[in-house]
Amino acid sequence: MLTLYGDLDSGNVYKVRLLLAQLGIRYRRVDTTQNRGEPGSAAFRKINPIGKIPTLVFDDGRVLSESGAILFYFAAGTPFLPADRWDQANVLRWMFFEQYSHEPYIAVNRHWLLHLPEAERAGLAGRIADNYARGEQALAVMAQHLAGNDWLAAGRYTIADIALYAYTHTAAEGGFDLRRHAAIGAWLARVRAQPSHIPQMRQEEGVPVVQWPG
Ligand SMILES: N[C@@H](CCC(=O)N[C@@H](CS)C(=O)NCC(=O)O)C(=O)O
Repeated sequence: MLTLYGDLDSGNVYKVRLLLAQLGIRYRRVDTTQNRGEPGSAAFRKINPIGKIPTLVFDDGRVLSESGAILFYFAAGTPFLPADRWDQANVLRWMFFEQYSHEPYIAVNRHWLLHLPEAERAGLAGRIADNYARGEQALAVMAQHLAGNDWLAAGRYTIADIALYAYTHTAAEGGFDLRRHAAIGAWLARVRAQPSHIPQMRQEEGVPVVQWPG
């Protein structure tokens, strides 16, 4: 069976869990936890030298990591990735935006606010403030687009929406106030209304789980 290495706290892992759920693809999960330093361990780097989750291992031994690459692989040939080249380029545009202009600020602040001890966090106050400003810029870009469009790309729900939903719907945990962006709130509701949506990132049903190292 397909094996997904990752934990329930990671938005990058959630993207993959959401698409697999919506495609009805079965997998098992090896609970590999960032807070215990497991993805960066020497043992894990033997599976994925990048040392990050999500990491997926296929039955034939092939390994695929990077949430966007995994989304692309499973979405190809399904309604989650349009066939039209222009639409595909726009799906990728938003996915690259997520990786470079959104996740590094919104997900990182979330991680620091949720998991770092107070004293360590205090030492990062300047970086947290900078991330907040840059994360707000990313949210403003999304809000501007979503004020005139139901979806991020191709006029329908795609892996671009899955990629950006992950760390947008949990942005409040990173200190971001989504009430400032009404169009984002409406889009989050549209994403939540999709069939087989996973409403809570930390919720998991019907997936066999084993503890790292599996
Ligand atoms: N660009 C990667 C980022 C993956 C990533 O940063 N994963 C985090 C958890 S969300 C991780 O494994 N961190 C472990 C570490 O840095 O030691 C993706 O989209 O999959």
